[in-house]
Amino acid sequence: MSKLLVTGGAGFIGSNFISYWLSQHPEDSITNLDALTYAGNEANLADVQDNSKYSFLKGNILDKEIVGRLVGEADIVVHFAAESHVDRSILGPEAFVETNVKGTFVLLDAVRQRKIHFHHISTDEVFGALALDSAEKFTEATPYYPHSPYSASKAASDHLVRAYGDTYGLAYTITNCSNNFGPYQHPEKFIPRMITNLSDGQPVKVYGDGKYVRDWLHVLDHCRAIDAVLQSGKSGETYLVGGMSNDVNNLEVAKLLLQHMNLSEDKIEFVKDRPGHDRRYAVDWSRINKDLGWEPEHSFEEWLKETITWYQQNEAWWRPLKEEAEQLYVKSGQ
Ligand code: NAD
Ligand code: TDX
Repeated sequence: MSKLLVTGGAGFIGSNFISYWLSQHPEDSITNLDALTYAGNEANLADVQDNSKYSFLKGNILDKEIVGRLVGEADIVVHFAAESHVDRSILGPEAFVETNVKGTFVLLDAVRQRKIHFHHISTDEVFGALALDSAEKFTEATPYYPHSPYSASKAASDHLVRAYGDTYGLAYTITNCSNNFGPYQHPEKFIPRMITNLSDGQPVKVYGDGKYVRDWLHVLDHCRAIDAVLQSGKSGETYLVGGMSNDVNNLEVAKLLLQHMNLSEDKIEFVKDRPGHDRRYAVDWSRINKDLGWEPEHSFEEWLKETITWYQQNEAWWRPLKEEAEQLYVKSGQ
């Protein structure tokens, strides 16, 4: 029976994780600390709202008093809270440094005094970009080379976690995963933006030439990977987590969506490219497979269809978020 402190549990991945964890580990309890920024939404947690093992506290990870108190009551911290959107980091980087770097520091400092385990959720974007025409993949040994304020702030947070391990003996694990997709992802991100645009009769907006490759990981496979690491991962270790999408590029994803939604390709609009846009991400997940027996189970094509259906059936969830998401793109001209 463990007491988990989850940060950022009202966001996309954190909320999926809380629902997943309480269904798989009903004996455990979870406190969710989330500031409810534009990306946090209590509606994501409707299915656990009445679970006596779940509690929510609206608060900021930068708040040392709240963090100290909640860390004091926990056995383990699972840290999702972050500013997570690359395009927003280009328009306003400061919040990314505050939350992702300083917020992680506040948590680490509280955790080191309590001597409990810290699991840090990070991203494959810290490694930078791979060439389009190569078969290379990121591994745990790939050097860091982040290109956006978002990925630079996540890289800094990873370094801080390892430094706390080396300097203060902090017990930690890190997962760096690829692009997630699935239910409750904010409509500012690529796949939900495309589905909701098409539902509104609008075009899909493809940045640049569309030949940008992401390694799509279903959010439930990500939750299973974190579970495997929390159960059996080695302290001080990093595990890369990736999906089954096999080098599909953004234009191909757009075409697949149009095909599944019975729409023609004239709904594709090419728009201004993202500055510093990383060409290709691909994750070699053989360490977590070999050491912990994890592998992704959700195929990309099938679960893309499931994701379309989820958004079609849950317009009441995404509709209130859609207008603000599109205002962002008015600012960025995309
Ligand atoms: P998200 O933006 O959907 O959710 C972030 C959550 O953190 C929100 O609920 C928000 O309210 C909360 N938050 C933000 N600032 C906070 C603060 N200062 N104090 C407390 N709470 C705060 O993000 P996500 O997509 O669920 O990503 C979760 C984590 O996974 C992040 O650390 C992100 O870097 C990482 N990650 C995401 C992806 C992806 O594809 N979405 C891929 C790799 C890694
Ligand atoms: O309208 C769009 N058109 C488009 O072509 C949007 C929103 C995006 N794109 C492109 C940019 C990327 O190549 O699609 C790809 C995916 O974009 P995002 O959904 O913004 O994700 P990305 O920038 O890859 O970052 C995401 O995955 C890694 C998460 O936001 C990060 O938190 C995570 O670390």
